Amino acid sequence: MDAMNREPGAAARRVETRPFEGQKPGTSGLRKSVREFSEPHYLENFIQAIFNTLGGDARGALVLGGDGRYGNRDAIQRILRQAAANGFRRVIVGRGGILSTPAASCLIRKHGVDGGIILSASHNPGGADGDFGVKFNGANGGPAPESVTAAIHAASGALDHYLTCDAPAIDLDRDGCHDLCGMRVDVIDPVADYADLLEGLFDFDALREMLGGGRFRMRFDAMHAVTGPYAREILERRLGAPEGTVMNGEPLEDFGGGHPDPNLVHARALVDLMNGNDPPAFGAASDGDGDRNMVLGRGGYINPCDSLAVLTANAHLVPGYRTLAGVARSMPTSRAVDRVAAARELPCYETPTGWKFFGNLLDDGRITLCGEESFGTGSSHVREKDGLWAVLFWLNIIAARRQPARAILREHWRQFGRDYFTRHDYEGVDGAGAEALVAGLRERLGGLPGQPFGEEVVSAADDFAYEDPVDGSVSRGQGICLYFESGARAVFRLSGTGTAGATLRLYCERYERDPTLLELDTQRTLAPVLGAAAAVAGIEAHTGRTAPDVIT
Ligand code: VG1
Ligand code: CO
Repeated sequence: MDAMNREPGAAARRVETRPFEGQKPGTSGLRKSVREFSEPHYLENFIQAIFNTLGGDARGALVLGGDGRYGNRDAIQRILRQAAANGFRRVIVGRGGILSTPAASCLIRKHGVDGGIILSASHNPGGADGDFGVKFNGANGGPAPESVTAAIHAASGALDHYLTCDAPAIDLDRDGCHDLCGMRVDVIDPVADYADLLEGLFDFDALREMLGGGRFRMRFDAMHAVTGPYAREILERRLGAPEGTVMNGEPLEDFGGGHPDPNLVHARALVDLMNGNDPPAFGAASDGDGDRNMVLGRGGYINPCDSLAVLTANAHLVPGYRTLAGVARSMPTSRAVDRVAAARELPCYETPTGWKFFGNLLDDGRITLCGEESFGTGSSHVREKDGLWAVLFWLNIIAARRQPARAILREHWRQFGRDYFTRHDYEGVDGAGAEALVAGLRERLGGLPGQPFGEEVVSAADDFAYEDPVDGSVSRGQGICLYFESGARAVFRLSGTGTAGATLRLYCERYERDPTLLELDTQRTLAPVLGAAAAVAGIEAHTGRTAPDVIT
């Protein structure tokens, strides 16, 4: 290891390049098709743009890993050479190039490094014809805030060269320490630190008793994405659940041809199992990079908005969460958690969509739990949403209350009332049409209150803007909210994670307090709100669509 004494960046080689259009991080990193990412210099340009935004003193050490999708390993080797050439002293890499998003966040915090690069397009499909993505997280372990992603985008547009160096590929499949052009590379177990962290938060003894005895059967669907090794270690090894509890546990470059998005449509196999004969007591699934969770009790799935509310209401039963500082939810997430927060006198924040907006609230100690309707739930233990964490939180509550998930949810509704919630996605619609729909709503906002649409009358309408209470930064244009006199709400926004055309998301919710009306069909119950929202926005006229592609 004497090369370690070399000057960092001494072996740098300069490569001339030109900017690529559109290297603009969206809701969660830069996501593009593998085809686009495969263009010569495309990846290197974006990585150099990230490095250019970091001052010299922030170029010490990095964490690097990805969800194992097509292109992951090759990208890691290339990024390592760039990091060495840019003067980094050390990079910590997950064995096999694997790191789930929450595990990467955990490692950044544990090792106190300057940040991390996570290679993932999350729930987007993988394989040679799928998508690839790059996310940059800062020293707090969380996604870069908007000021940083804007600076990266600006830097990407001003590049005329990048730095790399010439070195053979590192062996990613064995733990060990390497020298790469004078930079230290540590290949480490991607699971251990993360599993230790979770073990300190939950009652593993109670969980072992529940899962180990075979009394309580559960299934975790890793969807051939990154969480397989994590779920096997935690659920099967540490907690003694029988082998086979984790299904689709082998990370594959193309996720087995599936779409690693844990919802009722894409996690079909698990949903069918839960609806079949003799179903397990509990089912769960996670997404491509392990930050999302879907939770299913026997007899139905648990909406992520309700899930956040239930976790908040029962947090005192979980060792790591006996007291909470406060909670937060993304704006389109239903207001179920607000009701719990009000009852418990906890501060409750409403942020724009995207985990990066929770970062300051967590760092400042204002919140402990937070979540998004898009199957994202998390806490102050890391700075990302965390799929397996949410599953363990539910299991801990089930073990403490000795009640099935559905019963816990029913009692919750009886106590707090129910916020019926649904999201309708219109995928791959014409970009201009989608923009026109949102622009049209924006123009008409002031005139909407008082107007009837079907059974609903608009009471207020706004274009959501957020002022971060910690650093005062303001984010505008984060979604159009329509409030109705019935108390219902509809939200429109365009996706910032897609790679083809535009995706229009419509979120609808309505609160119900009547104890005899808590088990209705969600779509039927929300039909008047959905109808009113479609009429206000002119969905069909702008998109040509009469029905959504995905309903959750
Ligand atoms: C979606 C979700 C958002 C989530 C984001 C990243 O963004 O709506 O809540 O934070 O994906 O999740 P959008 O802009 O497409 O609506 V993940 O699991 O991709 O890191
Ligand atoms: Co994800």
